[in-house]
Formats: sequence, structure tokens, C-alpha cells
Amino acid sequence: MSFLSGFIAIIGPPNVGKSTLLNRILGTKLAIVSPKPQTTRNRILGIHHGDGFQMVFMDTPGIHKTRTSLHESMVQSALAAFHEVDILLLMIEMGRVHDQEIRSITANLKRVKRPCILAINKIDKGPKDQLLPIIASYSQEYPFDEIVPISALRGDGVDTLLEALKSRLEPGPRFFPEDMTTDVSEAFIISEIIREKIYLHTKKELPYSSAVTVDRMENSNNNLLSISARIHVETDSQKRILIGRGGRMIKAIGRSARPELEKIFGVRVYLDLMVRVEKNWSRDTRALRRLGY
Ligand SMILES: Nc1nc2c(ncn2[C@@H]2O[C@H](COP(=O)(O)OP(=O)(O)OP(=O)(O)O)[C@@H](O)[C@H]2O)c(=O)[nH]1
Ligand SMILES: [Mg+2]
Repeated sequence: MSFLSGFIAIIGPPNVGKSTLLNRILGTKLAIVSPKPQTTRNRILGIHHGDGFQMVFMDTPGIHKTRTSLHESMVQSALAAFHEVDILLLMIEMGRVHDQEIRSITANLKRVKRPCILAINKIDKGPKDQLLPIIASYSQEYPFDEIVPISALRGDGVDTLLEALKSRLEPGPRFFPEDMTTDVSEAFIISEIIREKIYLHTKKELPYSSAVTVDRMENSNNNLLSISARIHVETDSQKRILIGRGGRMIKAIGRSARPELEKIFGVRVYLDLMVRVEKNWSRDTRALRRLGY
């Protein structure tokens, strides 16, 4: 039997659980997750190694109507994924109506002609008897190759989904060595974990106006990883909120990021966070590039 492999893009509207599924499949936290939409901003590869096969998953930003240059670049990177992969995994969330978003996605699907599996996520949230009518209505919307109900959070249906994907892999090379789970850098993972904590601790527009860059990471001899990172916001008042009274907010963000970084890297972490105002970065294409988008 020849080795099977393929690239699989996880696409869909914001907040349906795409990053949660990637983490679940890989058994490790690679992609950040939050209850707020538009959490993922970049494409991330996660490599799932199996016996005789390899699946290279691409987590993508949610596809939605765009307002700013940042959103535009996020949606473009998600749409580009349609052409770069062998199989598309479209995810929606049970109990949420996605009509508009799904129409624009299926219009794109029709053009690229790739196998497409629909995963209906968050089945733990709704009554099971709602599933059949939902499946029926989506199969009218587009001729999906398979429709699989799952709970990315709990793991229900994920093995079935992996089987459905595996049966559509083609003979191909082992794209990545077996010890590799992602293509993104350590600095990227650090900046994402910090960004996730900003989503967790702050409200309103602040998460969407924040970007994180890592200025320095130093692995000293006594198993201590020393990190300096910078949080970019768009206005002085956002900077004040992010720092908080007596530095309370920025300390809380650091306190929740640190243990997670320690778990990921397996060493003690010293984290130094700074806040900097970069006026209107989310609308400025040059600033976007500088900040990694
Ligand atoms: N109840 C339930 N919640 C889930 C499930 N999967 C994901 N969630 C929650 O849904 C929210 C969004 O999850 P994400 O994985 O960040 O969603 P996403 O599709 O990557 O979102 P964007 O990156 O913003 O497009 C988080 O609060 C998750 O914990 C699930 O199976 N059941
Ligand atoms: Mg995501």
C-alpha cells in the first residue's frame, strides 16, 4: 500500500470552532480559541501523522463580511486556501443560521471543484433530533461528499470525521517529518497565546485593535525562557485600558499567558509585556505587514 497524504483546509464562518477542531485532532494546543468571533488571523498548518498517512490541516480565519484592511486580509487568506489544498472541510455550528456566509462559501466551492466534507459542530449544545433537518437542508444547498456531526470540544464524531477525510486522501509524499506538528515559529505561537489572553481579559473593540509581536526570546542556561513582547493598540485610551490601573490588566494578561507558555515549551518562562500605540494599524496595509498579517 502506498503512503497517503493531503492538505485539508478547515474553512467556515467565524467562531464555529475551527481552531478547536485543529487542536483536538493534534491533541495539543496550537491554534488559539476564544468565545469572540474573528480570533484566528493567520493561516496555521497543523500536521496529523497516522499509520501510513499524513494529513496537513490548514486552520483559516473565519469567512465574513469585511470592514477593515485587517479583515480583508484575513478573509483573503481563507479564500486562498480553497485553491491550495486537496480537500475542503467546511465547518458550521449547529443552531446558528449561516445562510449568507454559506452562500458565499458554496459559490467559491463550485469553482474550485475539490472534495468537500461538511462538519456540523457543537452538537453537544443542541437536541439531537434537530440534526436530521439541518443535514437535509445543507445537502440541498451543496452536494457535500459527506456530512458529519461533531463536537470539537468534547471529541464526539471526530474519529468519524477523520475516517471520512482519510478515505479521500490520495497516494502522495510525507510532506513533513514525523516530529513536526506545525509550520509556524515559536515566536508566532508566543504572540498568539498572548493575543488569546487579550481576547479573554478585555472587552469591546480592544481584542480586535490589538496585535502582538515578540521582540526577543532568550533561552538561558538554567531552563528559563525569557520573552519580551509588545502589544500594539490603536489609540492612547486603548493603551490605558490595556495597562489598567496600577498595571492590573497587563499583569493579568501576563499571568494567564505565562503558565500556558511554560506548558508548551516545557521550561520556566519570564514574560515582559509592553504596550505601544500604533495609530490605525488595522487599516494600514504597511503596518499590517509589519505586524505579520
Ligand atoms: N459547546 C461547544 N463549544 C465549542 C465547540 N467547539 C468550539 N466551541 C467554542 O466556540 C468558540 C469559538 O471556537 P474557535 O475554535 O475559536 O472558533 P473558530 O471557528 O476558530 O473562530 P475564528 O478563528 O474566530 O473564525 C470557543 O468559545 C470554543 O470553546 C463545541 O464542539 N461545542
Ligand atoms: Mg480560529
